[in-house]
Amino acid sequence: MSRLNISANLQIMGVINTTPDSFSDGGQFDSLDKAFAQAQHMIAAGVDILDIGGESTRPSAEEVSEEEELQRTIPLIRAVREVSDVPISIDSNKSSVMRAAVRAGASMINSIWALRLEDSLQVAAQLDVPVCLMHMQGTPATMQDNPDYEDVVGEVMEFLSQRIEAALAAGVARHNIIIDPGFGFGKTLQHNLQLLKSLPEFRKLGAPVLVGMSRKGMIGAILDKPAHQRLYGSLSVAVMAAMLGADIIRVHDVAETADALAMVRALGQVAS
Ligand code: 7PM
Repeated sequence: MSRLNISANLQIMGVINTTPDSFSDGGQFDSLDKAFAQAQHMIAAGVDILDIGGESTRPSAEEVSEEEELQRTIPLIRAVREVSDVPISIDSNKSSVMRAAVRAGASMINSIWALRLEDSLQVAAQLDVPVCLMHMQGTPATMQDNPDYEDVVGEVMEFLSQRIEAALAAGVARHNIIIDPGFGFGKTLQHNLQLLKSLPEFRKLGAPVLVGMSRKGMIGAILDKPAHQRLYGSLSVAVMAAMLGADIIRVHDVAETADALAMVRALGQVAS
């Protein structure tokens, strides 16, 4: 018998950046165009889910208004829907944005707050789509100041188990729940590595596991490289996560990750 537990349904989630970059002043249409091109590139590379968000979680990032978030995401979701039926996840913590996105064609919610804001638990239950519940210690503004745990794996597991219960109690269907340990969200390098090594534990919570480590600080800290030089490190941790049982891998570089995960999938299909 194999000790490996590679998901039979390993999927790639591609991150779409909709935040207007500070180096161009082409305005809103310019960033919509760029995001749409990014989406088409990922679709051609075989992405399984597009993750579209209009709110930056970057520490110290300014708050984005509801109107701004809607303007960044809804036209893009509509545009993608016109050319493809690829599943779209809405990365938002505002109930109104979740609603509008699903109406425009999104079929999943990605909540870095694990549906702890506003009436998002109830809205997610109503919308009846899969929802990713992510662990975060603190808030995006302060989470990296002094991450602190006695037992990071136990505490993240306990948090996710409580959010699963809260979601179920609000009427979210069990088959719609996805969990995520939240790499980099209130974690030191050692915390992130412990969580990665313990991914098989998270499968015991009975929900698909999503992980996002692409280009993150944990890779930068080990390689001493800036974000744009973290591709090989990102591919390495994507392969590790897949071999440790992750179901959905959230990445920026879809084509490259698709090749890496095709190799893992092939191993998963060998009779043991
Ligand atoms: C600045 C800091 C910019 C952090 C972007 C980020 C995850 C996520 C993000 C994740 C889920 C990034 C992050 N990370 N959603 N959203 N899981 N479910 O590097 O790990 O993409 S934003």
